[in-house]
Amino acid sequence: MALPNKPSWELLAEPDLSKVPVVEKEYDAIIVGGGMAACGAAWEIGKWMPAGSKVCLIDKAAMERSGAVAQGLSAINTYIGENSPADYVRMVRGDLMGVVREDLIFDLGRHVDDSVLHFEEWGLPIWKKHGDEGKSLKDGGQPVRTGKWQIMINGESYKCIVAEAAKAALDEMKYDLQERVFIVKLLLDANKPNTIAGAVGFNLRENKVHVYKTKAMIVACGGAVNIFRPRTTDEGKGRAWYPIWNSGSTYTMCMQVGAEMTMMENRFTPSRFKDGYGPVGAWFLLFKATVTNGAGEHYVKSDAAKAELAKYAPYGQAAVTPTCLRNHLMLFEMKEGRGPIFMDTAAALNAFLAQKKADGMDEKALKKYWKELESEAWEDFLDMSVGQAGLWASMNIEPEKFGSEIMPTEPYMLGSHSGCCGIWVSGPNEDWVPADYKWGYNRMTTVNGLFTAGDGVGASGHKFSSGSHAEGRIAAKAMARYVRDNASFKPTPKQSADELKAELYKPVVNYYENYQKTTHEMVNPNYIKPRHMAERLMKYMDEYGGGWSPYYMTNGHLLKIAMHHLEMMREDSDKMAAGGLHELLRAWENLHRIWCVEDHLRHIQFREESRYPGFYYRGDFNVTSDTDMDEGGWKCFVNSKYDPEKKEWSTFKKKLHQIIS
Ligand code: SFD
Ligand code: AMP
Repeated sequence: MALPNKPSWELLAEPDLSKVPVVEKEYDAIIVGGGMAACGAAWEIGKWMPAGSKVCLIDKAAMERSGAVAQGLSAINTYIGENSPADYVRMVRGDLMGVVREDLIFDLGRHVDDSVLHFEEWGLPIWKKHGDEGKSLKDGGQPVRTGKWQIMINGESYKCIVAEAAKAALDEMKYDLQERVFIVKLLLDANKPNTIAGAVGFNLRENKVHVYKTKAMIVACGGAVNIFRPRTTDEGKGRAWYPIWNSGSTYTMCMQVGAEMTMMENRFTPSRFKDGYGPVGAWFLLFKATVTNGAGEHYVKSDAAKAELAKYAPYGQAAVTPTCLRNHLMLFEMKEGRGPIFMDTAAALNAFLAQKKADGMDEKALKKYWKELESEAWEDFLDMSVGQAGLWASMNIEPEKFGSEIMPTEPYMLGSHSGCCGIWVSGPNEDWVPADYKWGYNRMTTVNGLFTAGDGVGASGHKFSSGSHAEGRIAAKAMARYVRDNASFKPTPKQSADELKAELYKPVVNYYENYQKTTHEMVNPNYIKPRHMAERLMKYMDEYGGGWSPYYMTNGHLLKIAMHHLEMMREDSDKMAAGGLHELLRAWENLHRIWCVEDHLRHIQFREESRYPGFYYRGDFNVTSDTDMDEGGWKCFVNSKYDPEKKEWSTFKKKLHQIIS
């Protein structure tokens, strides 16, 4: 049986699973994922593993262009440079409304720059201040800062550069790299409780199931996208801000083996250029653009906006308004009927020109300067969000002549950007770290031998691309120590290879047993296609879970209905049908999304307050005055745990420690 990549009407044979080989391999450590964190782990791990160890990196895609940085980026958002790691902690804490793991953030802050220096060494062009061109960061070259933490890059090939170094490091150690294998689930050990023993996945190019036995692993499969109904409709569907191929695998797979989760109620609802999802950071910070409402008013400076921010004391009055509250102001304006919101690109670019004129720049130089500005404006998108540049071109948008609409998008689950959902991990084993924040191995989850990084680590946002890479390195080093300390451990997964194959290929069997029973393969009383399941999930999440259509509003009653739908979806997902490998991937991605979003809602239900206005609101716990933020009752983590034996969830509070004053 050779499954085609796309469903084929010629393929009428009954599914014969005996023709799907299982490839079994045993490793000392595996890295699941091939994004920024996994590349960091791959680059670091060989330095610390015992000699002769066997290691493998497994990515569902081709590492050169996989994950969030696939299209490239135009800035590195975390570079500490002249700042201090303690200040970095303060910034992250303020932006995420106070509830963060300061040990993890500080640890990241003291390591992240080393990754950035390496990126430059590997060939990533980093913008330098006038006079420092050609001088590397390592040699004291001053980067062009956009904000306090961000630096500009020519980053179209960012991921290729980082992946090349990771691959070379794996190669040098004679470690394995397996691309285009989708890991479906993790395997617990049959003999040692709460201990990881392996993972299973299937090949996206040939009919093969892969079973990996391992002493330890890092799971770094990014965040979750396409869980809420996107703003794009059919013609543009597939376009999103965060990478559509990151489907919550990190959260779901770790949760399913019992890893404790944290802050899963948090989400990131980014404001982006409307319809093209182009990021706004460079426009705000580099071009110093301002936003206006439909009437052209700078609404963020209005008395109404000030009054809104005052309600969210103490966070609303910070020198830099937290990301969620910036969204809140935008939504407030829109709901009051004063939309749409514009990024005033024209005023920003022309202000630069006016300044140069005032400085006495001559006509010829001005013309050259203008061309440079124009190309920087376009490059911002060409480097990382090419669809936005395409949209501008096709809509005859000239950013120097008029502004563009910006809009809060559908929500995403992630732990590395301006959100902080994820897994509860051990911090560094150092004396300044509170005892309940550490259990031996840095970035290890509550499951023995299971590590994570990047989007996987919860309560520690604002790592971005550079921080995710650095965190992958931190996790790899700790994992190597775990492997050394557990050298005699013989991983023995609970399920047999044949059981796993039958489980993974069930959607294929569902399809081939039933697809001839109707005239169109999409509609069938005996199965549901992944496409339809995906649409169903996004619809219910939007309507009940506080997506964009109800202005990110939910409440206890709506959440109860959402939970019922999710339970039904989990039940129905047993009937998903896949006519090809591509659809088999879609089927399992759906299941990963359903699980992680269920935990998201459980947390939102548990946290009886609206801590992240602008990202989501609990209508039954809305903030209406400056005494409403319940700092006593809810300035704590919300954690959850799925018990794989009892198949039960629990959600609970966890104490927060402020370490940095
Ligand atoms: O402009 C499986 N990010 C930005 N970071 C910056 O530093 N600067 C920016 O400019 C940033 N912006 C930005 C960013 C992302 C995107 C999409 C845009 C703009 C348009 C954020 C960073 O990119 C992000 O923080 C890191 O990449 C996170 O790293 P990591 O490793 O946690 O996730 P990943 O890189 O997406 O990699 C995930 C990998 O997992 C694989 N995978 N493999 C096997 N089995 C499975 N089941 C799998 N599921 C997933 C993927 O293939 C991938 O390799 S801006 O907006 O601010
Ligand atoms: P974005 O493009 O929105 O993902 O933002 C990129 C970086 O710029 C992130 O570090 C953001 O926190 C930061 N940023 C974006 N907009 C603003 C703003 N208006 N004020 C301060 N920081 C911002």
